Amino acid sequence: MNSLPRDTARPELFTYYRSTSSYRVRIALALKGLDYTAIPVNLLRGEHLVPEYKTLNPQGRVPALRLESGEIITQSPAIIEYLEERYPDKPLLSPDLLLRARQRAVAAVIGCDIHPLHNVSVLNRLRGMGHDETAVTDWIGHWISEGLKTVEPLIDGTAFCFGDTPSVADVYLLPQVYAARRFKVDLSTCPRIVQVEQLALNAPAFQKAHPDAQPDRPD
Ligand SMILES: N[C@@H](CCC(=O)N[C@@H](CS)C(=O)NCC(=O)O)C(=O)O
Repeated sequence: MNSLPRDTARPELFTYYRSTSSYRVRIALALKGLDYTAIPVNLLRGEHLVPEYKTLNPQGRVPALRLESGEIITQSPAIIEYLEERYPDKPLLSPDLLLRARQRAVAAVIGCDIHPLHNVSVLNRLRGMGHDETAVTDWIGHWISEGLKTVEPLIDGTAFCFGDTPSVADVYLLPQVYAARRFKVDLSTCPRIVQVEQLALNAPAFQKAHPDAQPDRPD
């Protein structure tokens, strides 16, 4: 984590390039056309666990958003909801109540039921309990695969998850698919998800937020 002076002109996002929770927030910011300063926090080097960062986020995780006022918001769902409520233009939720619930359900499966099972600290706990890398990789693949199979019938997948405009469902889905690709999870039983992935990978907001486009991505 660098120690540049605080940018009070725009929000600062504490982020790690391949953190899927950070990636969600980057997509939401990009879809809403909001400018921000990225402050990389290198999880491999343990920068999320140093006291300087823990004063910002006592949980020691990314992302965290520091507002222009200096206030900190942690937890990607809270950050995304804050952005949605503060910047209601280019909404990430449908005006239709039932559709909103469906969009939120996809976000919840990913945010609550998939991602926490392959988070860095959970994997390190497995390693600490004596599981080798083969077992850890098998664990990751199992939970991502099961989770995305749950998501597949929940989305329409005709364009983005629910129609021509990306919603909070796509904000959560694309980072999870990135993790699936990273861990070589077979997505052949998820054609709707793969279709959404192809569309989003060609959309400028998703490209801007992609791990490969981040300044802290290693060469
Ligand atoms: N529920 C949190 C999860 C945040 C989280 O677990 N972030 C990961 C990176 S994707 C992290 O910082 N992991 C560090 C660790 O587990 O020690 C959110 O959505 O913001």
